[in-house]
Amino acid sequence: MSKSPIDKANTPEEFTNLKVTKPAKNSGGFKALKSAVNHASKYLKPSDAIKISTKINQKGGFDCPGCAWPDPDDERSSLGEYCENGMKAMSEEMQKTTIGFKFFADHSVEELAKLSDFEIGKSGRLSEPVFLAEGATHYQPISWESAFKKVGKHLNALNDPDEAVFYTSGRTTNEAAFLYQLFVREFGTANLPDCSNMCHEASGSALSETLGIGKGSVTLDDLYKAELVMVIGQNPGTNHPRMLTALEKCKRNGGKIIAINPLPEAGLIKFTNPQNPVKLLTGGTRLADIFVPITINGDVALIKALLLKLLEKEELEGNVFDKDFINEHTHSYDAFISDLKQYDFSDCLALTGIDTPTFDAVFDLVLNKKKIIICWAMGLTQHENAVDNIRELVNLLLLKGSIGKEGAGTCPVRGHSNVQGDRTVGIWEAAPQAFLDKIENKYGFKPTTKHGYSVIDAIKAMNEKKAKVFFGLGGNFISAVPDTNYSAEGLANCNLTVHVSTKLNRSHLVTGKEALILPCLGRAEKDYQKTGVQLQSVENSMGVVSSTKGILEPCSDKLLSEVAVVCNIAHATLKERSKIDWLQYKDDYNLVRDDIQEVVDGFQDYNKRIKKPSGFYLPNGARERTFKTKTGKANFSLNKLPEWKLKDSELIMMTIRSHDQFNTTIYGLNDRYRGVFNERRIIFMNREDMKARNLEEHQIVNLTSEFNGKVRKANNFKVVGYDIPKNCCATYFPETNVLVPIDSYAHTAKTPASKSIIITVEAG
Ligand SMILES: Nc1nc2c(c(=O)[nH]1)N[C@H]1C(S)=C(S)[C@@H](COP(=O)(O)OP(=O)(O)OC[C@H]3O[C@@H](n4cnc5c(=O)[nH]c(N)nc54)[C@H](O)[C@@H]3O)O[C@H]1N2
Ligand SMILES: Nc1nc2c(c(=O)[nH]1)N[C@H]1C(S)=C(S)[C@@H](COP(=O)(O)OP(=O)(O)OC[C@H]3O[C@@H](n4cnc5c(=O)[nH]c(N)nc54)[C@H](O)[C@@H]3O)O[C@H]1N2
Ligand code: SF4
Ligand SMILES: [Mo]
Repeated sequence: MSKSPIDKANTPEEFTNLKVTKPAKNSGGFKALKSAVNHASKYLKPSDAIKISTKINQKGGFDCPGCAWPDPDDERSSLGEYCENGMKAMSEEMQKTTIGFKFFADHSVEELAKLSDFEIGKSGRLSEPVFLAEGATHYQPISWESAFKKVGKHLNALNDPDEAVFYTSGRTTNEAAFLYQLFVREFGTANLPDCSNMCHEASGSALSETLGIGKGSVTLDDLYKAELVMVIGQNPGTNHPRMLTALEKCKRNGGKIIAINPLPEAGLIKFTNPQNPVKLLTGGTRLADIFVPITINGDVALIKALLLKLLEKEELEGNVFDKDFINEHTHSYDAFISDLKQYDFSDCLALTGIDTPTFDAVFDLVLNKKKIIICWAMGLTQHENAVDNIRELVNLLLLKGSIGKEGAGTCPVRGHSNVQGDRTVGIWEAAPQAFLDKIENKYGFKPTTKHGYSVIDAIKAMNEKKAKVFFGLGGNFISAVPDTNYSAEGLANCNLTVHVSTKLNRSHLVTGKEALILPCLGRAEKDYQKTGVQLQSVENSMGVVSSTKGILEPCSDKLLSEVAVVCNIAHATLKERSKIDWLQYKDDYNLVRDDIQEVVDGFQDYNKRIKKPSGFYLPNGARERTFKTKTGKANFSLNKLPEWKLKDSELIMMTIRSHDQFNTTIYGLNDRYRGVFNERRIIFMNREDMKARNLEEHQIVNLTSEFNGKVRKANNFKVVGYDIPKNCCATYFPETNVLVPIDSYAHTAKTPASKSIIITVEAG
C-alpha cells in the first residue's frame, strides 16, 4: 500500500543505539575544533575545506550561512573567524556527493521517505531540476525552461493570486529576497510566510510596539561594554557559538552574566575559546556568574518578581529607576506601575520554580548595574505569551534606562544568517503601508494592501483548499512547521509544490499532485552571470549589512542562483502584463541593489557602501533613543502571568535543537554537550518525574498532547534523566512537531508555541 502524506512527513521511529554520558560543563575547546575538522574531512573535498576555512567571515570573503551572529567590526582572527557550527554548515552545504536524475530514477519518493532526516540530508547536493508528475512514483529530469513554464502555468490557472503561498527561509540573500517579494506582490498577493514567523516574530512584534523597531538595539561593541548581560531562553554554545567570544570579552572587561534557562547548557557555564591558543591550554572562562534554572515559561513571573522588588526599593530609597530617562523618553509609566502593584511577589516567585537565594543574587546584580543588555532567543519566543515575555524584558530595561546608551539594550539573537535582512527588504505578509507605497511609486503597480498568510494561516489555507500552489524559496517547510500530520495533509491538497533548494529534504517527499525541485547555488559557490561573478548581501542580527561572494566552483553546471530562478519565474508567469523587465536583474545584481536603495530605508549608496570591507549599519532609532512608536516614546506595557496549569499526570515540554543539527538539517546523531550520543528519539525528564511515573532510564515511552479536545501522539522515545526543573521535559524537533497543535501560537505574533506543549508520558 502506498504511504500517505502523513507517513512520509514523519521521521522513522527506529532507535539508533542511545549512549549517555555526563553532560559537559565546558563548551568550545579542542573537542569543538576536532568536531569541525572531522565534519570538514568527512564531507568536503580537502581543497574546498582549506579555501572555506580561510575565507569564511573574513572581510571580502563569504558570510557564514550558519547563523546570524555578527562578525567583529574591527580585527578578525587569523586562526579562522568561524566556529564548529559554521564548519558543519559548510560541510553540509558543500558536500562532495551530488545527486541528479540517476539518483531519482533509482529511488522512489516512498523509498526516500523511509530514510531518517540524517540520511536524507547526507544524500548529497541537488544537481539538476527534477519533476514529479501526477501519480508518478519517481522524480524525473526536467529542463529549466519547462520548469519555469510549469510554475507559470499553475500560478496563472489559479482563480485568485491569494491561492498561492510563497514561503521563504532565512538563508536567502537581500537581492533574491527583494526580487522574490516584488514578484509575489506584482503577481497580486501578500502570501509571504517565512521562517521568521516560527522564530523571532514575537520579538519583532513586541519590540515594534514598545521601542518602534522590530530589531535589537545593541552592537557587538555594546556587548563588550555591558555591566550585566542576561542571556534568557538561548543556548549559544550550540546555536551561536561565537557569541561566547563576545561574552568572554564582556567578562574580561568586568561585566557580569546571568543565564536563565531550564537547562544548565554547557556554553552558558564555561567556554574555552578555540581561537585562543593560550586558553586552549589553560582551560576556559567561567561565563555565567549566576545560573537560574527556571521553569519552562516562568520568565514573565521572574521579570515581574524583579520589577516588584525594584519598585519596593525605589519607593524606599528613590534612586533605583532612571527617572530622567523615564520622564523624557517613555510613555504609560503610571499605568504600568499601578498594574504592577496588583501582583504579589511570592506568587510570582513560586511560578518561576527558583529558590530565594538564587533570586536574591539576580536581584542584587540587576539593582546595582546601570548598563544592562538582555539577549534572548527561542526559549522566549515560542510560547503563547511570547510577546508578553519580551515586552516584560523591555519594561525592565526602560526602568533602568538601559536602552539607547553604550553597553545597554535589547539583543534578540537571530537564527538564520539572513532572516533579519529578508524582513528588511520586504519578505513580510503584513508589510507597512509606507513600504507598499514606495513599491507602487517605483514600479507603477498597486500591491495588495490585504495582509497575506503567515505560516500558520498558510497551513490552514492549504488544508481548507484555499491555497493550491506552494512555493518554497529555501527551507524545509514540512519538518519546520507545527502539527506535522495536519500540515502534511495541507501540502498534499496542493496542485503543485515547488522547492528551490540546495539539498534534498523531507519537504521534497511530501508533495502536491505535481512537484518540482529546483536546485540552486549555495552561499560558498561562485555565482557566474553575464557581468561576472556576482556579489550579494546579508544583514546580521545587529543590523550590519555586508557582502558575501562565493569562492568555490559550483558543484554542478546545472545550478541557477536564487536570483536567476526568481527572475525567470517572474518572467514566465507575468509575461507582458509585468511592468518590470525581470530578466535584466539576473545579469547584474547591482541593478537589484539600485532598486532596493529606492524602496527600502537606510540603503542609500548601497552599491558603494556594500563594498566596504565590514559593510554598514542600518539606521536604528532605539539605538539613538528615537522611538518610532505610535506615541513617539518608548512604551511601557502591561503583561499578565501565563494562565496554563498542569494536571498531575502532565508535563510541559519544550522542543529544542541538539548540538548536531541546524534546524531540520541533521548533521549527526550526537548532542555532545548534553552527554547524549547516537540517538535523537529521546525525552529529557526530571528524575523525580520519572520516579512518579515508574519510569527507568532509557525506558521506551509514548508521548501524547491534548489540545482543545484533539489528541496528538508521538511514539517511541527513550527517557533520559536530566537536570531539568520538575514538571518540565525536553525533546528534539522535528521529531516531536507532530505534538505541536496548529492552534497553539503566540498571541498577535502567531509564532507556534513549540516550547510549551502540555503532554503526558506513558510507558510504551
Ligand atoms: N547549530 C545550530 N545553530 C543554530 C540553529 C540550529 O538549529 N543549530 N538554528 C538557528 C536558528 S533558525 C535559531 S532561531 C537559533 C535558535 O537558537 P536557540 O533559541 O538557542 O535554540 P533552541 O534549541 O530552540 O533553544 C532555546 C533554549 O531555550 C531554553 N528554553 C526553552 N524554553 C524556555 C523558557 O520557557 N524559558 C527560558 N528562559 N528558556 C527556555 C532551552 O532550554 C534552550 O536552551 O539558532 C540558530 N543557530
Ligand atoms: N518544534 C519546533 N519547530 C521549530 C523550531 C523549534 O524550535 N521547535 N524552530 C523554528 C525556527 S526558529 C525556524 S527558523 C524554522 C526553520 O525552518 P526552515 O528555514 O524552513 O528550515 P531549515 O531547516 O533551516 O531549512 C533547511 C533547508 O534549506 C535548504 N537550503 C539550505 N541552504 C540554502 C540556500 O542557500 N538556498 C536555498 N534555496 N535553500 C537552502 C536545504 O535544502 C535545507 O534542507 O523551524 C522552526 N520550527
Ligand atoms: S557563530 Fe554563527 S555565523 Fe558565526 S561562524 Fe558560528 S555559525 Fe557561523
Ligand atoms: Mo529560527
